[in-house]
Amino acid sequence: MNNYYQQATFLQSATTRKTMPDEGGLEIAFAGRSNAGKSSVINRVCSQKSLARTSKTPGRTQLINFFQLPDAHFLVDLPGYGYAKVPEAIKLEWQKFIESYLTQRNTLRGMVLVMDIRHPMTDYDQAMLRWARNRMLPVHVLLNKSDKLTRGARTERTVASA
Ligand SMILES: Nc1nc2c(ncn2[C@@H]2O[C@H](COP(=O)(O)OP(=O)(O)O)[C@@H](O)[C@H]2O)c(=O)[nH]1
Ligand SMILES: [Mg+2]
Repeated sequence: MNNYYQQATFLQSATTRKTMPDEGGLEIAFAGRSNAGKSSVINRVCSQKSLARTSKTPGRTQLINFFQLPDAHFLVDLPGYGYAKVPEAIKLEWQKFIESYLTQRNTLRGMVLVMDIRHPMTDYDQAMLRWARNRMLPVHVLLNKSDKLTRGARTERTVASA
C-alpha cells in the first residue's frame, strides 16, 4: 500500500472552484483546523518528507492543494480554518470555498478530519462533519499530536472521544 502513496506528486493549488483540476478518479480530502497537522499527515501517509508544505505559523495554507496518485486519484489538502488572526472576510471566503468543494465535488469519496488531540471540537469541525453527513461521506477523525500529551492524558482523551 505504501508504495502506492509514495508515488503521490503535487499537481496544483486552487483558490476558486474554477482553478481546481477537472474531476478525475476518486479523491480524499484532509480537513481540520489551521495547524492541526493536515499537511504532516499527508506527508506521513505518502512516506514523503515535504510533499505537502508544513508550517509552524498557523493560517498559512489558503489554498486547496491537489496531490495526484496513480490512476488520476487525488489527495486534497484543504485550507485550515479557525485561525483567529485571519480577517473575518477571508475566513468567510474560505468557508464558502470549502463548503462548495465538500458539497459539490462529485469525485470526493471520503474525508479525514485531522484534530489536535489537545483541543476540543470547534464549530468549524462540526460544520465539516455536517457537510460530510449531508452527502453520506465517510469520515475518519484523526487525533493528531498525541506525542504532546502524557500517556495518561492520551488514554483519557482517546476514551473520551470514542
Ligand atoms: N509534536 C507534533 N508536532 C506535529 C505533529 N503533526 C504536525 N506537527 C507540527 O505542527 C505544525 C503544523 O503542522 P502542519 O502539518 O503544517 O499543519 P496544517 O496547518 O494542519 O497543515 C508543524 O510545525 C508540524 O511540524 C505531531 O503529530 N506531533
Ligand atoms: Mg497545511
